[in-house]
Amino acid sequence: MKKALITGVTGQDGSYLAEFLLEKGYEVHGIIRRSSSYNQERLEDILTEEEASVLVNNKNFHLHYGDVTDALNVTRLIGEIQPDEIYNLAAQSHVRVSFDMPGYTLDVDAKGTLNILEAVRILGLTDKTRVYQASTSELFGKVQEVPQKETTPFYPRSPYGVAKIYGFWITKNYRESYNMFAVNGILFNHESERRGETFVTRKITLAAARIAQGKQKKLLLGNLDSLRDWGYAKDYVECMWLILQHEKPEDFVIATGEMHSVREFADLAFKHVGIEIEWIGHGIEEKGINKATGEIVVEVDPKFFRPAEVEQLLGDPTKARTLLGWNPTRTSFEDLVRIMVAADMMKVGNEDIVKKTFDYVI
Ligand code: NAP
Ligand code: F7E
Repeated sequence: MKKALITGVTGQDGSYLAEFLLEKGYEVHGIIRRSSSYNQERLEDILTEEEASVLVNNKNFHLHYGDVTDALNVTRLIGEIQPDEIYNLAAQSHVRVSFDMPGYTLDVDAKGTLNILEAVRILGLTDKTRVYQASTSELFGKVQEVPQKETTPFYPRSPYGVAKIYGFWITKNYRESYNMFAVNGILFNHESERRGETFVTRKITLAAARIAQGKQKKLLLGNLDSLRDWGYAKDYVECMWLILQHEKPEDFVIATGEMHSVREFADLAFKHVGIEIEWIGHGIEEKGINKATGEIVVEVDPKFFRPAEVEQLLGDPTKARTLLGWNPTRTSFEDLVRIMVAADMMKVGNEDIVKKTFDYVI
């Protein structure tokens, strides 16, 4: 039985990846952070006996307290577990927040990656343990060519992107220096019903559901013109695994090859809850009006703008399709929005206490 260690197992991708690997028959170990409040909601399908699917054997799932910034802790855990595969998904992953916490983002996203690689090396596991690093399309930032592929030069636009560039290069460097199977998946945005509530897609689908059910009046957004290549997280975790099963250690771009604006995403999400939006005005004056009632449902608030923006991202998944046999269009953009809205309509329907304001969402 293969053993996998996932850092960031409580996050969107970590939870889907844990389920995927358990279904493949792996023994899965995950690192969780100590928190004053419960942080394992996304793992409930695995942890709860009745929820676990017939395929998932949750006896093979083990959680360990840890933090990737604590080198001694990760070294001890890797030494004890002796994993065949490590998926380093732990990160301060919010781009806007990285402008407020650049130092912390550096510690987790850059130094944290080094801590994992160095542990594998010091423990003499370089021949045994394969390491996947969660790299990102944010490396391309101010894009130097369209679409972006494995050879496109990087130009990060945030402390997050800059920290992740260190993660990318140190992974490549350990591969070249120590002959390790250490690889980068350069993943474009991927979303799901488990997406954190402060990322734009989930912020929109939750707000659309709440507005449709009379539990929220308005949705405040930043840059509506921003363009992203949005895929479905469940499809993307399969690719992380495929990258580690490939015969050669190589880096891969993972994307759908389709690009949509934030405005388009909002349009479609509201359509799914029965609200047709008409957009009026420009720039910070732009508003989304409910055509049927004339009410303003979307407004622009400059507080959600970023000091430096990534205007557009579009990936070219040709290499992953050709060498890994991965299907980049398994879930269409339309299906992704539909899945997320449907899940949030259910969630909001079950909400007893509605928070007074959702302004805190960034
Ligand atoms: P996410 O939902 O924000 O999850 C991040 C995970 O990292 C959480 O489990 C979090 O734990 C954990 N974490 C944060 N700091 C940590 C630390 N110091 N030590 C240990 N664990 C820590 O992110 P995601 O969307 O699943 O993304 C997974 C990875 O892929 C991240 O590295 C992200 O940067 C990268 N990525 C994501 C996308 C995307 O579109 N989703 C695209 C490209 C790359 P808590 O639950 O305790 O906060
Ligand atoms: O923003 C714009 C915002 O925060 C997408 C992370 O998973 O993907 C993610 O980073 C776009 C940006 O994701 C709001 O300005 C408008 O242009 O959902 P996001 P992100 O910054 O693309 C990459 C690949 C990662 O690696 C990251 O870990 O939407 N936008 N209005 C807004 N964004 C937010 N959050 N909130 C708004 O109100």
